[in-house]
Amino acid sequence: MTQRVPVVEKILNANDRLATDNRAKLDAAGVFALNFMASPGAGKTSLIEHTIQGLRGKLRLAVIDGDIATSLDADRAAAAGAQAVQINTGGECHLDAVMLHDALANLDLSTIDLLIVENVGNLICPASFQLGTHQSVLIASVPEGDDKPYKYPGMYRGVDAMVINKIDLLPYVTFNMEYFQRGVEILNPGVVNFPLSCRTGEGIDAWISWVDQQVKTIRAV
Ligand SMILES: Nc1nc2c(ncn2[C@@H]2O[C@H](COP(=O)(O)OP(=O)(O)O)[C@@H](O)[C@H]2O)c(=O)[nH]1
Ligand SMILES: [Mg+2]
Repeated sequence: MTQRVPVVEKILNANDRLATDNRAKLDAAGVFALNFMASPGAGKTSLIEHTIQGLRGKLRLAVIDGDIATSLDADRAAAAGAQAVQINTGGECHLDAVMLHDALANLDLSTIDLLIVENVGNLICPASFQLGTHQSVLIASVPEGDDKPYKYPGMYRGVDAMVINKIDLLPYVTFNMEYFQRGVEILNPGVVNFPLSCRTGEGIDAWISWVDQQVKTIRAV
């Protein structure tokens, strides 16, 4: 009789143990960390640029950028004024706790208040791998379509906050906000969400205040 070896489960367990180590390291240094997940092109890097700008002079930011091949996004974060570290995943469709662990070694955590991790653009694999960040944020965007919560429930179910980017495109794209929000509410009741536009800046202030508040809350614990 063949025996089924739960390899995937073992890999995920090992990942979760290292994620716990990453969290302990961040907590010891007083760094609050967000994991940004989204489809390619949803606006993760654009939102990172706005967040750096919006918190300039208030919080010290660092960005870890996961990409399958280039350092373009890390270059954009550095140009916007954050410490930036690039992780090239070599084709892997997600970041994992080992990659974050190695990237953290390249940052001086004592000089950072907020760390944003830009995960690889993908609505499936990143949801399965804990990194050790404090909260995960899904950046949805209007042109992706209003059916995405229904098609990618794993991603929508697991996040702590959600951004709906590119609302400037609502007049031009068929996107029923009520239908979209209903799908989100079924999967993740009450999740905080921020409709905004990185193009026009509409809604960005509410997002920046929320991030600022999260950092303060974690510091107060
Ligand atoms: N119209 C519009 N375009 C946006 C918005 N945010 C980002 N973009 C554009 O969408 C593309 C992908 O953005 P990027 O931040 O690189 O997405 P990422 O792949 O998720 O990091 C770029 O051409 C951005 O200029 C927005 O709010 N409105
Ligand atoms: Mg990007």
